[in-house]
Amino acid sequence: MLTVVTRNIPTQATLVSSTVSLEDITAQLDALETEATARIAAAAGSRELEQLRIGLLGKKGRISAVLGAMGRLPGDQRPLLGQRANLLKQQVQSLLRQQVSALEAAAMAERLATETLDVTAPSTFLPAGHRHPLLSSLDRIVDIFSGLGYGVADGPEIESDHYNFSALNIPENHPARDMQDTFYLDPGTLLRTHTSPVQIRYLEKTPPPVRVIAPGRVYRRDAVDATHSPVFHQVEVLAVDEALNFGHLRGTVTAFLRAFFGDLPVRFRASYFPFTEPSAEVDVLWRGRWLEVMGCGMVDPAVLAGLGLDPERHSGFAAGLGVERFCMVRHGIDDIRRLYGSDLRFLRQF
Ligand code: 2U9
Repeated sequence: MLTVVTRNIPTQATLVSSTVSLEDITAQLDALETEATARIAAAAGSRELEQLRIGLLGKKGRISAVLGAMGRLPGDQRPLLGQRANLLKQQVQSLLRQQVSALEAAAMAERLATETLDVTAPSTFLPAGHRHPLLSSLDRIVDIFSGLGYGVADGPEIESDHYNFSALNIPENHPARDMQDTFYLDPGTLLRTHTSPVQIRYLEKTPPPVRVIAPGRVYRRDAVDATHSPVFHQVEVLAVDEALNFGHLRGTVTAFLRAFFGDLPVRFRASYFPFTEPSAEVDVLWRGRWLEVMGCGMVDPAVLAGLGLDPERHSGFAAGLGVERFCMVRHGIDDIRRLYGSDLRFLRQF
């Protein structure tokens, strides 16, 4: 189609050499208009359009060439032709602009049709870790006591005989002191067998009222089996104030257990610990069976007196629990070794 149109347009050389008339030039401009319109409409890209613009509107372009021939016309015919040529220029400019817009719109339509972005598509899988079930149980225990107004204390895992035993009213000849039960580092130094020494140290520094829990790792010379490990985790609870009684202990322990396990029956059985009097063991009715989960009692007056407190004025209650046991009951885990195995197939379940 282009060749057909081009054939009708005279070159500058033919214009210069031929004799001209108004009709000739008008016809040339008409032909140029027809050709320019077709070629602009057919242009497929911005480069092609720019070349067309230069070829048509440039100083050496074809409209200028036609106008160049005007000089050979009689003077009265020139203004009319000038007007016609200017109109053609404007028309070409406008067609070029339209074609630029049309090409841009077509390019955008093409991108919208072919490029897709699904904002609901799942993202690349990044394997994320999560808290170990033992630590999530510990977090839960700490959260519940925080909610009841308890602070959190910690202390050394290597302890003296005094803080681990004597200050807790555990006598010289008590079986808990046996080489069988305790890891001794030297005769007066040992790995703590409970977190009670943390509470002793805390009471030494802090006058009552005291409400504190002591979470941490403890050590016992136990053979490993499904329910025993030489290293395990405890949380101990201590409140000391004026006029605290067993009712406060019972209410606190029951509220804690129901917050942890859900709203289930809780029972207290009389028991014995050297550091509490009276003492009790606490069971929960979990899935139809009574399970022992905690020990507790009123702080023995001898323990308070050893700290320089007057047992006639101050009283306290204490409780202790094993975090592994809480975690195992909560998740139905039947072997404590599972918690230390780092088997991801197991741990991913919690
Ligand atoms: C002070 C005074 C008294 C802490 C207590 C228990 C009862 C208890 C066991 C639970 C399971 C140990 O991990 S376990 O085997 N603990 O039964 N603990 S009362 O009594 C204290 C602590 C600190 C100053």
